[in-house]
Amino acid sequence: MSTHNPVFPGNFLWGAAIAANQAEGAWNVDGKGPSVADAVQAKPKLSVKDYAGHMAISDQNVADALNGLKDIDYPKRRGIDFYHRYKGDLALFAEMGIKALRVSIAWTRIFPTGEDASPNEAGLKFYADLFTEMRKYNIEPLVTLSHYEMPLVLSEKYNGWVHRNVVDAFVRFSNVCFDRYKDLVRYWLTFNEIDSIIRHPFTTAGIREEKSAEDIYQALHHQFVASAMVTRDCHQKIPGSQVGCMLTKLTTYPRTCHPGDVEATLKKNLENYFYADVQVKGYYPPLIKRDLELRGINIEMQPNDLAIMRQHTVDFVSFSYYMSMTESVQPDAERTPGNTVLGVKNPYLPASEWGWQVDPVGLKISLLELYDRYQKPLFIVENGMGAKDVVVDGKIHDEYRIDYFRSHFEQMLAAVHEGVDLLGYTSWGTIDIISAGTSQMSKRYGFIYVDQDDEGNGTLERLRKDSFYWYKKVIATNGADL
Ligand code: BGP
Repeated sequence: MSTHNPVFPGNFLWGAAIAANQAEGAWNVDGKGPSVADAVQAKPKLSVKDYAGHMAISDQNVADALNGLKDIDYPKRRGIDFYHRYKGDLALFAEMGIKALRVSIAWTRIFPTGEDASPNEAGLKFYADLFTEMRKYNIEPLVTLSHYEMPLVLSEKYNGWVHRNVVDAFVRFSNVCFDRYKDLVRYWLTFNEIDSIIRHPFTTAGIREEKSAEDIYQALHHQFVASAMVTRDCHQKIPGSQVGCMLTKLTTYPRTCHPGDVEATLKKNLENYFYADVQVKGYYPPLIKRDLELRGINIEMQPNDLAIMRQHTVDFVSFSYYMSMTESVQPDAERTPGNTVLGVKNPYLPASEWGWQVDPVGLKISLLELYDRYQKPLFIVENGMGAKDVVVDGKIHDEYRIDYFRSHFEQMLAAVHEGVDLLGYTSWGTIDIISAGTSQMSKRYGFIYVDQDDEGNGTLERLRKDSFYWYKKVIATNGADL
């Protein structure tokens, strides 16, 4: 590599990402059981105005959401029917030239209630066919075992991940996946945005009844242990496999150089790192341990938990990056909606229609920070721009999305040039899917438009956006032509 001209590594995995519950639809087909995601998507539709507190709403109103599940108009709520259309969709992704596709496995397709006597063969076959089809196009599967969905039955029976039995159920599910897909899948992620349990405990961990913060940290501990156990099992069963943790990267800046702002920022960043620290370094950081102690939070652990966490750390660090955050202790600092959390407005940054502050340099800062801290390969597994696209004569001129990606790719390239080991990049939403936060279709991220509105009306026809052709060129030139 030239020391002067920045270039992406030759084997860079350019790709894109979706999640089962937002794309597949077919929620009750071929033996699939209901998941927490099915319940969340049944919540009353939210307007953009309501969006700031959406996760709080979904989690406070779990009971409503669950009641809604009984009444929901199922035929209309169908993701984008990826379950039945994946072959055509993969052909389009292959046309774009992507080298990696991040998908998740719906636990409820394999174990509909989480603790069934045997796995559901129809569900297992669906993913075997999907991964085989991906391999046909030389698309590397990057597979998330838990992306915001778990069997609703486990949530009801155990209050979700608060109960230790869920660890056993998840480890069993994961092992069934490793056994079945060992020749097809090399890259695995354990828990999507594991830190988000703090912000939305029902969506992430099926916690219906939250008695105290202790429940949340107990559930989180169970996820840490489960993550280490399945990392161990994956390494044993699939030689050469690579397992990553997955973090919401909420890089936070002080609003001013007021020491109070700087201290508050430091605390935010330490909290954000905590989740990856445990999975990469294999232990609870001392400051976090002390913080839990000061808050009176006691986590129950089994004798081997800490040893398992210590021994089975991840191979790479993956993260989502949509925005940076700003912190201030000044009471009059202006607030803005962020990725499910309220943050302080940064006067130097523009924001999307949903208030997400667009900050490409923040991506470079995140890459440098993470690589310096962990010295493990990094993988950006979500990044993108949610927007309301308009179709004019069958075309979608999404220059704003191209600008967003270009500015982020420039910063990625700079970080790679400065020494960061970056394995790949999977943009969020290869194709338009249902938004996790709003449960709506109109917050679109894809390079491919899907004809469906917020009520589930539409032909589901796929249309290539302008960004489709642009990303195709980026991949073909390995990022040389942005
Ligand atoms: C991440 C989730 C994704 C995804 C993305 C965009 O937090 O892992 O599932 O949807 O955010 O969020 P939204 O769909 O709310 O715009």
